[in-house]
Amino acid sequence: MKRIILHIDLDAFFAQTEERENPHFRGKPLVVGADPKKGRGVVSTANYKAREFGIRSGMPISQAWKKCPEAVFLPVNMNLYSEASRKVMEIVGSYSSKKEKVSVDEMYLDLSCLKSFKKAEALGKKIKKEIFLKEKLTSTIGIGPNKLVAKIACSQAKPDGLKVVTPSEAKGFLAPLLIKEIPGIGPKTKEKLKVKTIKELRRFSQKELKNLLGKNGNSIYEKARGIDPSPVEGGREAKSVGKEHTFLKDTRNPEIIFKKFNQIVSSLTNELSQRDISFKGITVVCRFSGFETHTKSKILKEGDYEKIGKEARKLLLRFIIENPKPIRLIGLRIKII
Ligand code: TTP
Ligand code: MG
Repeated sequence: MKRIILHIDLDAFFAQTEERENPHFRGKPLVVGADPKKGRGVVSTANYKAREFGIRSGMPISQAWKKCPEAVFLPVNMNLYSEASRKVMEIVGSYSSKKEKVSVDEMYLDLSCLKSFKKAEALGKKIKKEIFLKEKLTSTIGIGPNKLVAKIACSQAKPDGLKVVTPSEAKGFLAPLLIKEIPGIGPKTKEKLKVKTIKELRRFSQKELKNLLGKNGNSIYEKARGIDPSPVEGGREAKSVGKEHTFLKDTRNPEIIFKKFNQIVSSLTNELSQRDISFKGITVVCRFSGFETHTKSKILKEGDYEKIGKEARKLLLRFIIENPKPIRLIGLRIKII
């Protein structure tokens, strides 16, 4: 059966929710993230007005401040965004039993049963309108023959847009786009490939990509041609809890580093034990001065919550031993079952 997949993503989600709560911020550049007065930490997101100044998610807050000191800078108010997310996802999810929430503001719906891209487009418009009427938030929708094309169509239609790419249009639609549009092609893969557009990426044979990128090569070969067989899977939400901390000053003082890390560990393990949740792995994040960020992961089978702390501290210690640079940020993410 011909597949029809819809991808929806809210526009500048945290920032837009803040604008909704505080209408006097409308029209002004707005940045949600760390406190620029303290000068540490990063931008979570910026509204589209602030993006005109070059401000982006993940950028050091001090850099955002330099680019646009007159912007409104707000701290992250996760409770507010979680509640907005829950309501929006409830609306979107009510339109198909085949759904997959991929992040706080993103969801896929499998609309194959509609059997028509025209009907899917009409439903997409209806969903956008309903979210706007009920939640006063704008969103963007991409519709395509699979998750890959739907997601890229969505990113091309931002903000407040809707783009449909039919199966016969998919290859042509992808051709002129930059290879970084393909999920899974990050800066490191880009470096290895040394080509700009998806059309140029198609010059590589399957074998060449496998030699260059290892086991990822096959899937990149397919994605470059608009092929993505992955299903829309319910209940496969990114399941993890995490926390991080940016030090006021970069440090190599183990007392300071481990004191903070232990606080992170206890706060996360308390959360898990209160909700009686089992875990299956951990990832420790370490950002060194110069913004160089590394992660180390470990699969943890059965065990008590204390094991998380013990294993996480070992991973953190390895970072300190392996890299002589001062540390800017530490974090822990726990994969849950
Ligand atoms: P995104 O959907 O990636 O970004 P966005 O909604 O702000 O903007 P748009 O989709 O219009 O491009 O992420 C959703 C939210 O997740 C975002 O509002 C804030 C949060 N987030 C971070 O905290 N850090 C990040 O690095 C990113 C990318 C997002
Ligand atoms: Mg978004």
